[in-house]
Amino acid sequence: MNIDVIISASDIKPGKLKNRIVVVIDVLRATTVMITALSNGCEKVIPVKEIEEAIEVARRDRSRYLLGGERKGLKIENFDFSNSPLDYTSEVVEGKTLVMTTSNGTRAIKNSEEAERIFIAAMINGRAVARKLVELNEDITFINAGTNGEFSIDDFITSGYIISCIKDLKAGACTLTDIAITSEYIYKNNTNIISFAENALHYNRLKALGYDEDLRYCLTKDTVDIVPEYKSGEIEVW
Ligand code: 3SL
Ligand code: MG
Repeated sequence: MNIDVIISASDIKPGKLKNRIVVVIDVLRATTVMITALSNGCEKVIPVKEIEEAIEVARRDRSRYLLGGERKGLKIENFDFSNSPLDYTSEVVEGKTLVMTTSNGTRAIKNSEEAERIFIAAMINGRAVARKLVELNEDITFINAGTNGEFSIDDFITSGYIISCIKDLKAGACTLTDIAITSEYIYKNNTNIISFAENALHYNRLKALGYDEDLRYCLTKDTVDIVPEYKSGEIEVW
């Protein structure tokens, strides 16, 4: 099994993901929101790049479709929910379809569309994702959504955690690229994830907006056991 990491949604080069198993991570906060909503009974998540597109999709049936996401970390005008995973309780998401647009996470998913399979990961389902990848035993590329086209510590330490779980669970050897080795190294040397993530620019932006509880929730490992997958425009636990 060969493992690679791409450090931002803007670094995905055409052709690079062909025939690859891809794992998209936007731990703060888009993929954590998707996993949370689906584990609380949401039927599917439709990620889109633009606000207008999200509104258009939700117009099909406003009683079934919820609009969620953010711009600059804040709820979008006329949307139902923000990009806080704590918004997505079973009371509000059960049986619904969530249409989402965010600054980096949904873009990372859409930019990965040429991959063979696309799994959705975060800290909260890290070990479950590792188990799935070990079972598949194929080459993997982790896509860190990053923040506004740049490297982001929070996503990088999350891919490092999942790589370390894969190595724990897998009998045979894995071959890691230099960047994948570094991602795992960062996790192994900073197992107190929150105190390391405190160095991240995006962590501090969210903290300044008062999202302390979100940060704690998003950076807690293995609270959820599902592995959502993106197929034909929709994310579900298939
Ligand atoms: O960029 C994204 O997709 C978001 O997750 C960013 S934020 O954490 O909601 O600000
Ligand atoms: Mg992010």
